[in-house]
Amino acid sequence: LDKLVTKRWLSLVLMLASAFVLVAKSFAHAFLDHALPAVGSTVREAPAEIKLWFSEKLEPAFSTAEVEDAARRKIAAATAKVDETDPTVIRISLPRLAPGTYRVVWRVLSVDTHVTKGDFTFDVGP
Ligand SMILES: [Cu+2]
Repeated sequence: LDKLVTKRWLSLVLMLASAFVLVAKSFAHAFLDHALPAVGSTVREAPAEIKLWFSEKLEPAFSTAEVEDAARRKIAAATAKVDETDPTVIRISLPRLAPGTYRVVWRVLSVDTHVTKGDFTFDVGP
């Protein structure tokens, strides 16, 4: 009898454990994995575009990014778009950037319907 009870407990524990794994998986929101120019980096030449790689697929209609200069003024001509062939990527096409510090502010909706946001800076060298 003891053996049977132990077995039942074990299967219950295993069931709970796998349930927790499932829950943890469904909370895998889209976070910035890496970017180009890299987060916190200094580039010698003004980039023509910024690329953001996320950990999950994004909903294009509700995922966007903006670029601000050092005075926190929005660079209006910088336009962000989720990549058509890779929905984990946002591309921001840029006008010619003068040397200085720029902040990229992103807000995305992943396909699991969770919104995440964040920002980082990079520098364009003189
Ligand atoms: Cu999520």
